[in-house]
Amino acid sequence: MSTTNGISAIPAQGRNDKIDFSSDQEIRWCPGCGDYSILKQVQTLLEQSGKKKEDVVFISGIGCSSRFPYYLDTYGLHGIHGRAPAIVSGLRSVRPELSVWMITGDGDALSIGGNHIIHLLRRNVDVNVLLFNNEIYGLTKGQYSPTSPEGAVTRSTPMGSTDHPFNPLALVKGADGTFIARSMDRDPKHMREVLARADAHRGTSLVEIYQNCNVFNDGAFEVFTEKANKPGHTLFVEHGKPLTFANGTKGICIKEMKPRIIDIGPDFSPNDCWIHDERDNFKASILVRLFDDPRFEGAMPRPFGVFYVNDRPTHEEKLQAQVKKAKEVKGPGDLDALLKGEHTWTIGSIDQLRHRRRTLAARRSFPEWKATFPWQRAWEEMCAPSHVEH
Ligand SMILES: Cc1ncc(C[n+]2csc(CCOP(=O)(O)OP(=O)(O)O)c2C)c(N)n1
Ligand code: SF4
Ligand SMILES: [Mg+2]
Repeated sequence: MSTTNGISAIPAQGRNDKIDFSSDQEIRWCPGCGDYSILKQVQTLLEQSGKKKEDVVFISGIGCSSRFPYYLDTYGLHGIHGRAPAIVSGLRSVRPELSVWMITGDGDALSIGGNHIIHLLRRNVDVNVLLFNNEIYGLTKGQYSPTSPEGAVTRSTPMGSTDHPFNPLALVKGADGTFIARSMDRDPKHMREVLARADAHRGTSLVEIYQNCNVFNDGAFEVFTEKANKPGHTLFVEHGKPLTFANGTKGICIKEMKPRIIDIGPDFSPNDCWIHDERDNFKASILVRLFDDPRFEGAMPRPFGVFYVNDRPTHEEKLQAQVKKAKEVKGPGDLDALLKGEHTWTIGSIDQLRHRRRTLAARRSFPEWKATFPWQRAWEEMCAPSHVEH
């Protein structure tokens, strides 16, 4: 988002221009932050996608992660804390042809924005949501977040967090998300592949990305990202392939409705493993629940990849179809006439006076209201006819 006097301006590009999606803004993330890797993969994906800059919009909330739109030479909006879903929903409702991306952090999406994001998901607004999960509030200097594990010692939990954390993808599944995936900053190739899938999906694609905050929560995902531990603790799922891990020496099968770890060898082969089907609603519910604390013996590996895809119609498709139908039945509509119609009134008009008197009369017929609400008297005084301007 290059800015000129606070207004972003994207010159239209010709078909054969080399597209560089990096902006001219100075990057303010700490050196070594995992956000750089995500930015690089998104820029590369956009460059390869053939999208035009003027057709792409990045919308974010507040946090280190939410500075993302500044660093892309597309349209963008650094919004307000937790409210990116509202801005995204409005934009998609009127400009469904745009490629819209929402950037959010674990605090932004799941604390202050927790309510908003679940409605974005259930409505299935067509947007690619990248949830940068660093299990901490980075921008405000290290307070615990809703994904910080129990016991996490942070600036706001000096004796260790007593809160039970969210499992973000289980939350997304519970809200009927239609594209659910996880990747990590330390595996750029995997991340790019997952992002490309998310971009191709119509509906809300939510990709949780494990992102290292090397200043306030360094090494939070080390067990999944570092070479020595990665094979034994991660499960990379691929549609149609058996769930195996630990360099193919272990697998996951389902026995008595529960996932279990098996050793691949003389007793079991990959054919005995659960075959990943990203269209399977029930198996996806199990997959998002593979969320064991990796420190414990016998912990299930943590899955990465595309867990679930569902092609349910998008919010804007249904909305646009309804607007079209309404126009066919009722005509093109007239906003001015609607605003001056009989269901609105001007403050101080005779209509308002009548409305207030009617409401007052209704309230008087329920004397218990007065006892329950001490402000009733003040309200009645305010509504007395002498206070209404004509
Ligand atoms: C209404 C409001 N409340 C609180 C804040 C302070 N605040 C800014 S960013 C943030 C948390 C961001 O955490 P996260 O979303 O995890 O982003 P990160 O910095 O870790 O990328 C908070 C609490 C704010 N800016 N606005
Ligand atoms: S505080 Fe953490 S998340 Fe924020 S820029 Fe620095 S390293 Fe990245
Ligand atoms: Mg965070």
